[in-house]
Amino acid sequence: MAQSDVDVVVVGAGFAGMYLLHELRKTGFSYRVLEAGDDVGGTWYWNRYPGARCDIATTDYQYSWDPELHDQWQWSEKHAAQPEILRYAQFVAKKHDLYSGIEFNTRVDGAEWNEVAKRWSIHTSTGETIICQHYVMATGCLSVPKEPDIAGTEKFTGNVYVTGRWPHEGVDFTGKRVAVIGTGSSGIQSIPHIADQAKELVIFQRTPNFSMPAFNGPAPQYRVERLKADRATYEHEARYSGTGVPLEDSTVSALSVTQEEAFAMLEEAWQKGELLSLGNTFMDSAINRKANDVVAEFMRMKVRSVVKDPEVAELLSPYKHGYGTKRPCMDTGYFETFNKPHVRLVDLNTQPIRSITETGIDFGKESMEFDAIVYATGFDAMTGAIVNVDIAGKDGVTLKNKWENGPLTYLGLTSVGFPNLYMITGPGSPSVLSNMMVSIEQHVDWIRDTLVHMREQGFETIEPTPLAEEGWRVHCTDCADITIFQEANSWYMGANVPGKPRVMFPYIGGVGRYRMACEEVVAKGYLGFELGSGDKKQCNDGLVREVQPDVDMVLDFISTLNLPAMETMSPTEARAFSEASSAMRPSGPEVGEITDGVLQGADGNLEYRLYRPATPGPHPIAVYFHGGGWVFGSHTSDDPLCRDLCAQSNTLIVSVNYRHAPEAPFPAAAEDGFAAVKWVHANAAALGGIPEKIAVAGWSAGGNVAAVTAQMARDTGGPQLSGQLLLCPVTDGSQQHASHRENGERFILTKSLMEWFWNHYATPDQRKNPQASPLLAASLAGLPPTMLVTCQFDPLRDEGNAYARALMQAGVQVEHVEARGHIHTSITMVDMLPSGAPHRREMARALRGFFN
Ligand code: NA7
Repeated sequence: MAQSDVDVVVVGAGFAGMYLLHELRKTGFSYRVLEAGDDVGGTWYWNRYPGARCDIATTDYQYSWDPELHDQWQWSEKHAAQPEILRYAQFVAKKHDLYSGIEFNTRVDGAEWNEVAKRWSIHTSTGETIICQHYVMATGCLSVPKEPDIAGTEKFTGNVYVTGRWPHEGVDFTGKRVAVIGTGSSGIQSIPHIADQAKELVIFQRTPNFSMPAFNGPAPQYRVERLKADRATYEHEARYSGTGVPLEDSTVSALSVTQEEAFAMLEEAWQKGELLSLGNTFMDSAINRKANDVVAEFMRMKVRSVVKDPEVAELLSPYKHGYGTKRPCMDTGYFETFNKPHVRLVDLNTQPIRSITETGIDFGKESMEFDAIVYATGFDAMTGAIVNVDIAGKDGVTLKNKWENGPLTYLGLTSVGFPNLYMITGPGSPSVLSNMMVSIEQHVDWIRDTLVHMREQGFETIEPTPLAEEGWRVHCTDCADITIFQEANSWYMGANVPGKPRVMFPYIGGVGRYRMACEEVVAKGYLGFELGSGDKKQCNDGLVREVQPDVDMVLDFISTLNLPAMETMSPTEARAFSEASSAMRPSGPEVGEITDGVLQGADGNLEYRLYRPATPGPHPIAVYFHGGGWVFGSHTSDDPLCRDLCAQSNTLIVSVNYRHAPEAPFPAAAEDGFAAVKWVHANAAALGGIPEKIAVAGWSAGGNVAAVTAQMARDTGGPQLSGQLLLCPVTDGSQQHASHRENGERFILTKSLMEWFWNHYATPDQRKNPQASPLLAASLAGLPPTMLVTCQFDPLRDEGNAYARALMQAGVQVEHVEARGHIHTSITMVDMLPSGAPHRREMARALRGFFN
């Protein structure tokens, strides 16, 4: 076995490195902690620009691991300024004797993994090589200032300052002509202070930012009181919250209230002076552009109310990105600064910088001279500090090479090919989208517990599996895909650094949900990790999050309601229950016209609802059959989905209220379905449709009715159908498919509910009839082109898949979409679950395709 110098090397002595050092000592690991600066504090050591302040309130931005600190340290303000936070770090370091464990002024220049010795070699700027078993990067997310990407920066002979590397002795701008480039958080915080001193201040702005006043003062009383009353609960709430600060999740859509009401709610949030309050006012501002616009317009209104020159106010108002999609800022007097006569704003979009010169800046058609230039141009965020060190893992592959197209991590903590390497708040973890203190502590705890576990179990190495890492990448992408964050050129997306891959770097699924994923990984025996020592190996390979994130949230929400299982109800109760839940959902998109009528079924009249596109007709027609297990539902119960299909496919939808079981058991629904298609065909012209262009469509039991109807039309000389659109159809009454077992419990349609449906609809013998189980038809040849959608976590998945395969084998033209991460009901949840939208688009496209 290789000789280790130490068990663990930790790089960085910010809040992460400090806490980890404390925990390593407590758990008895040998360590070296290396820090490039000459003191603790990390971000708060480097970022000393005037006005530097934490945007998270002091009640929340502090360590929780040492309860004594809560009495021993009193914050002076709601939002602490950099010097006070640095003093806090120093206080903690002294109290816990951390200084003695940290080597300052020491950088890591390179590191490589030795696969034979199972050890890392860490090369430092002092010329030393340290051999260690575990290597932890506690290097911070915003620690490497972005290289200046402006022509001529090297020419300027005046004073140059970078906000992220501010001189320790401070800077006096009195009487100086100063340029500030950049209007992110650092620019917005420092500009009012620089303006107070400078003789002349010119701000070069590429993108205006959203900023709200911090209303600094004493810590918010309601938070202080909650903390005092029950600190443990408060901290628990923070850890399982969306952002690491306890906030009640909004249940109000910005689109469900008038602008006046919305602005009143936003004003209330604004007055709190808390960074996360505005973004938390509405449930949909991060996922819906129109909802976001409500918040954005409120913010622009605020700018107009402060800045006197309307042209300047307009330039300071963001239009190109949504609120929150670039890091929103908190300020003290930022917009007011632009009312001062010696302050000027230059819009780089109309007056780009041509070059920095020896004496100033040439921009647009102008040249100006300056005594000092301040670069507030941001950071190579999230990955800069990690890939700046040459880290070579297995086979000499460097992390930089591996991450060329975007960071690949498992849980944002580890990466395949780099055993025993850990990143604190790395890409793929909530990090910068959270209260960093909460995220740092969670990662340190996870790493500590993992090291202890490995020591106890005699494991030498830990490394994620390719399957788990790829699954996490997919999950992170799924989370980002349902938001509007990807529209913005933000540093979250790597867009601020030329050449950086454009991906969402932090995990946007929420602090609490992320924490639960990490906990689940451990609880399942380090799911997705391989642990090893010599010949001893342990690997529970698998994926930790497969359900679409928005679907998962709905499932969690439903589970908190403790609803009775529908199969415990009578059909009448189940119908009432289903109607009551339908009443609460969004209505779906506008269509040209909605009318109700009656058509002739197999045994009497049936109600129908017709959805007409807004375009001039006649239109092709889809006869639609609703879901509800043949027991409940009606011609109006799938309203949002029918509207969506109608609007997106430009097809006239006729939704039929076929007869229901148990009053009208098998084969009533099937016979009604076929009768409805014949009636629609005969009356197509009167309905405004095209008789030669008729398809059937249906979801769940309605998918069953549609599939059976298509077979009946084929077999009995019915109307020639243009296609069948089957969403999660019931195709086989045997219920013997694996998905009934695998997905039988957690996903709304349960195995027992499905049995309840069958029991009401058809006897075991009847279920063998192809008019109940279309999969059992002697032949599927000659059926119309098919679009069949199955969902990964649906008990009906496998019978749907089997039907798709059988249709293909019979020579039918089939498009089969397997909706990853979806459940039986999720694709029908229009305007509720953004992850279903792409599949509905595909369904609509297929429907259009049937008629071409
Ligand atoms: P940010 O938020 O990345 O802001 C940098 C600013 O500098 C931003 O306005 C950029 O405009 C601007 N910038 C960057 N490069 C250029 C060039 N080449 N020319 C002109 N303007 C440029 O960094 P901060 O330091 O302010 O804040 C970082 C985080 O620290 C903050 O979000 C908090 O989490 C704490 P752009 O928007 O890219 O058009």
